Amino acid sequence: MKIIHTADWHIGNVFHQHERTAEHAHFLAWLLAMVRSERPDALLVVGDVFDNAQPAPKAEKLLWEFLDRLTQENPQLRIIITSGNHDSAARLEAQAALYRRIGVQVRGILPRDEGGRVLLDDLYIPIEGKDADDQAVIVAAPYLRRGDVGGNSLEEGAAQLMKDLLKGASKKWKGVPVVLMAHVFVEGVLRELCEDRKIPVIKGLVGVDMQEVALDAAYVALGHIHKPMAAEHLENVRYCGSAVPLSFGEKAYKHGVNVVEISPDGGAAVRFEEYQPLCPLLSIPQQGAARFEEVLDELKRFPLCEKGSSADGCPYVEIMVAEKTAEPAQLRALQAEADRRQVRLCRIVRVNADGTRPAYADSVEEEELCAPLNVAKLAREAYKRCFREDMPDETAQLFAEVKRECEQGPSEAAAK
Ligand SMILES: [Mn+2]
Repeated sequence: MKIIHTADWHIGNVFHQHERTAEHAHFLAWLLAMVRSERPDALLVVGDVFDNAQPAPKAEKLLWEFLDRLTQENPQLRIIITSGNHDSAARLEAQAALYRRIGVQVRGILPRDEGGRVLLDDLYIPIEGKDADDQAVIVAAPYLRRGDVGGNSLEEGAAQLMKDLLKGASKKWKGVPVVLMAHVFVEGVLRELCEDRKIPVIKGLVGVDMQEVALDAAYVALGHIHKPMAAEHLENVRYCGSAVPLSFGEKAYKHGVNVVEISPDGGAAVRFEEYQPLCPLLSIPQQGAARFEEVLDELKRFPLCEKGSSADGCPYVEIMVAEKTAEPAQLRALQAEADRRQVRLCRIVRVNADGTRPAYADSVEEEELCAPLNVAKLAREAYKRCFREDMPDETAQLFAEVKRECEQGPSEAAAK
């Protein structure tokens, strides 16, 4: 049984005001070729198919045209898509019948009966390989929110639900390998991520403990973290990474898919197939920061734009300047130089006088990592950095209201 595991496509993502359809089309063309050469039995897409809940028509068109082509070329291929935190789970479910019509199974929301009991059976998708005895059961768990599970925390509840799901599958299909799809943050990957980003490990943030969960699975296909990596001490519990980098913090990450061979006895052999994104992310200079003149010289090494050429393949660039103050005229000169060259200047970061980098959080993942922090405090700090004065009480109140609405949903907040 051969499976291709992919996740975190984030179709429709806009990167520093640049829309990325060409990049996603490039990735999907690569994936199509990968399916052609690998001839897998199943393709698993583990959440964050879209970058946001209301994807642009261009983004939807890209996905549907890809699926149309994929299913026509590979009528035997089983395709399963689960929701991530960026997708609209309800939207995926609303189109489930259409997906099914072209041979794609989607799971957006945790299914329940009228009494509110979770319908575990609805998440099981048995698949067959080329031989009759070559079978597997896919447990297609959608993205789980706090309200979906019991237990003292989301992590505890999610782990319990996953255990129940795997136990149920093993009972129903005795001796058949089970593969779990889950868009979650798992325990033991945080340290590595924080080391990558050179940021301190955030206390109080925990992931789902997969040690026990993984015992009943031949393979766990994860989504959510954009770096291809295995969970600590669990070689069969893996992230495959995102399709494209989604922040400068991810510029060193590899991209690709996991090709997983599951043997009938439940063993899993994983091979990472790397994909080179169309547009790389570059920092000038590569390490640390440089003076204004040095940065300008480096920019001048990029080829000049040609008349009528598109920006589609141009790298995204961030510039780190080591200046006490960044003069507006200098910044304008950098921008003007970048505009003449085949680069897309995304941001100019001024590095503090003491050599430290000003805090930034432009990443999907970093936003998520910051979740347990004091949001109101963070907002006050951000306000002060932007406007060089304290947040007025009125704005603070408004912010608190918005925050409450986000947490409770607008109707509940209005009722209170
Ligand atoms: Mn993601």
